[in-house]
Parts: sequence; C-alpha cells; structure tokens
Amino acid sequence: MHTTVGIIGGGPAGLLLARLLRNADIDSVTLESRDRTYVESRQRAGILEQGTVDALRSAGVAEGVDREGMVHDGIELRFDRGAHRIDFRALTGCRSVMVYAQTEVVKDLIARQLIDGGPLLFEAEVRSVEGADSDPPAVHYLHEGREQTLTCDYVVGCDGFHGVTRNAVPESARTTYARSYPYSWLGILAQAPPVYDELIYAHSARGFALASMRSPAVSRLYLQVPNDTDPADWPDVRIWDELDARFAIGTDPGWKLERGPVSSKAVLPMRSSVTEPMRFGRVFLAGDAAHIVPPTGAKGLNLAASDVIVLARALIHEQMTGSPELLDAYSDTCLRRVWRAEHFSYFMTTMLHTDPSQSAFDTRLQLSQLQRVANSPYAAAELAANYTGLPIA
Ligand code: RFL
Ligand code: PHB
Repeated sequence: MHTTVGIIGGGPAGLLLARLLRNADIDSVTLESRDRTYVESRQRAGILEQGTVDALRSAGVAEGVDREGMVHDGIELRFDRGAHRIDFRALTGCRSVMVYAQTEVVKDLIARQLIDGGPLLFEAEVRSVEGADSDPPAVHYLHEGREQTLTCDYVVGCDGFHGVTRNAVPESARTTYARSYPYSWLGILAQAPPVYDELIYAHSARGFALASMRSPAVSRLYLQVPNDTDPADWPDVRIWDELDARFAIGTDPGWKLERGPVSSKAVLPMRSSVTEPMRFGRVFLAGDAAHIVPPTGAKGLNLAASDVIVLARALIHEQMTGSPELLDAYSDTCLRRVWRAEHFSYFMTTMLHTDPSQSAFDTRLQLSQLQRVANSPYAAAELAANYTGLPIA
C-alpha cells in the first residue's frame, strides 16, 4: 500500500491532521495501535484554546464543541486562603477558552473520519519507520496478525510520548531536552456538579489542587501527590477530604466541593520534554511525539493541534505549488510556539506546586509571584495571553 501522508497514531494530533488533509483532497492513512473504545475513553485534557476550536470549525468537526463546549472567560487562583479571579476577556481583548473533553474531540474526529476520510486502522501497531531520508520511507506495522508495509511520500509521527517514530531519526540528528518534576497528579472524574463555574487552581501548604469540569454534572479534579503514588492508597473519601482542605478559603469552614461517585482515578507523572528538530528528511513529528508539558498550563492538546495545523498548511502548500518552503520551515515554526508553551507550563507548575525539598524562602517567593499575578494587570495579562493561547504562526 502507498499513500501521500502516512500518519502514525490516532490521538488528537493524528486525527486532526487526517481531517485537515482530507478537506484538501490529500490522501492519508492513519495507523492506531489501540482499539477504538480505548482511544475514545482515555481520560486526558479538557481545555481548548480559541485557535484549536477555530481549527475544528474550519475542519467541519465542531458540531459537538459548539453544542456542548463551555466557554470560560477566566480562572480563579487560590492561595494564602484567598481567591483571585484572572479575567481573560478583560485582559486579552476578548479571548477565552472552551472546556470540552479530549475524549469528545477524539470521538468527533473518529466518527467523521470513518464516514468520509482516508483509511483509519485501529489495532494497527507500527513497529518501525525506515528510510526517513529516502524516497519513499516505509512504515512497518502489525494488523490482524500480519506484518504489513505502508510506503508514503511523507510520514508523520503523531504517536505520543512513547511512540516509535522518533526512533526513525538517527540519534546523532536529534536532541531531547527534558526535565522531570518531583511530584505527580492524581486525577479523578466524578459524577458531581462542579462547585464553581470556572476552573480553580489552588496553591496550598498541603500541595497543589485543581478543580476542572467536563459538563454541568461531571467534575474533573486533580491533586498533587508524590511520584510513584499508588491510586489504591487514595480511597474516595481521602481524596475529597484532601481536595476540600487544599481549596479552603478564608475562615469559611462551609466551603466544600460537591461529592459524587468517582468513575476514574489515575496518577499522571509531570514532565517537560522537547525533541529537536521536529523533522528529519520525509519524517515529521507532531504533538506529544515531539514534546510534552506538565498539564498545569493546559497546553498539551493545544500544542498537538497547532503543530498539525502548521503541518497541514505546509503539506497543502507543497502539493499545490510544488514548493517545500513551508515544510522546510515546519520545525522552526512549531518550536517557537512549543518553547513558549514549555516555559508557561513550567512557570504555572513551579508557581503552584510544593516541591518536597522546598524551603520557607521558596514558598515566600511563590506567594510573592502569585500576589503579583493577582494584583498587577501586567502580570495577569501575561498569564491570560499565554493561557488563552498565542497566535498560531
Ligand atoms: P496522544 O494523545 O498520546 O496520541 C498518540 C496516539 O498514538 C498511538 N500510538 C501508536 N499508534 C500506532 N503505532 C504505534 N507504535 C503507536 N504508539 C502510540 C497511541 O495509542 C495514541 O492513540 O498524543 P497527541 O495526539 O499528540 O495528543 C496529545 C495529548 O493527548 C496530550 O498532550 C494531553 O492529553 C496531555 N495530558 C493531559 N493533559 C491535560 O491537560 N490534562 C490531563 O489530565 C492529561 N492527562 C495527558 C494526560 C497525557 C498523558 N500522556 C501519556 C502523556 C494523561 C497522560 C497519561
Ligand atoms: C482538565 O480539565 O483536564 C484540565 C484543565 C486545566 C489544566 C489541566 C487539565 O491545566
């Protein structure tokens, strides 16, 4: 089998790329190692920047987000037992974000691709990509018990942090910059109405906590926990009590989350990593395959979307004009935005979490930075501009 663009991975990056190419009449084949149910139910991100929503709209897959997405015009920061709102609209000239689960984005894209898109194969596990700098490169994969090969004009690795495409780039031609953090997140999904209509990011002496949501009836909540935490050590009641303690405000003992049945519980490590360049020969990397961020800035899914928006534009330009100019610029174009998001995610993470080795001096610095963001329109505007998303190049 041969195709113009071989896409490895059917997460948000791969699926959105397949759709953008389909709309421009460019052939693609998407190979996803997991089954459809697994991919559609993997609990992950929930915040879409305006640019991501616009891309879903222009790709014709925004019916769900337009019907069920919740526009958020700000967030709340809690620290020192006080609450401070960051008003995105006022600070950014009317920008906001949308709360719409990654699971729903993925379901919408899969449904549409299966109706009128290029082939999307589930349980098709890519084993290796060969000949990144040859024409054509070859993708070897296992599907329905058989070893198969797909040759492509271009291969795009959208196969996430643990994917195989990155290995197609010789080690001497790539550099990975990475940082890990001395804490993780315990994330839960709860059948309980969110207690507040915006997200709450809380700094506390007990560690960080985040209250997000998936719908008016479903909450998504996160707690900072030590690395290697076993979720089994966190029965539901312990999670709810800890969340209440971390979100505590003023002297109001009555401020409590609404509790409800917990339907998913998982520990998520916090890492930053960038592999450069994002292109080698005919192989491109996009989304988590090239870079990951700790989730505190809500950037992972949005970076995955902006990479493939830039890449689709470059592939379309090449197909229409024969000019490789935009493809040649792909890596540099994306990396500028990636590093900004890396910095913002690092900034939010280190401002809000308690490092187990942190001193009282470090805590004072965090509180000073939080005060600055809460009280200075300049500092707040910088946070709001990054959170709502900088322009896609
Ligand atoms: P994805 O979503 O990881 O999709 C990659 C896809 O590639 C498939 N795959 C392969 N397919 C074929 N052959 C192979 N050899 C393959 N190897 C892998 C995988 O099955 C998968 O379907 O990457 P993408 O598309 O770049 O999208 C990025 C976002 O998913 C990611 O940035 C965010 O969701 C980050 N993230 C979270 N962000 C949040 O804001 N809140 C969260 O709660 C949250 N949870 C998470 C996360 C990222 C995680 N990982 C694994 C990095 C939880 C996890 C565990
Ligand atoms: C989420 O809803 O999953 C979410 C929201 C904001 C973040 C991270 C995760 O910063």
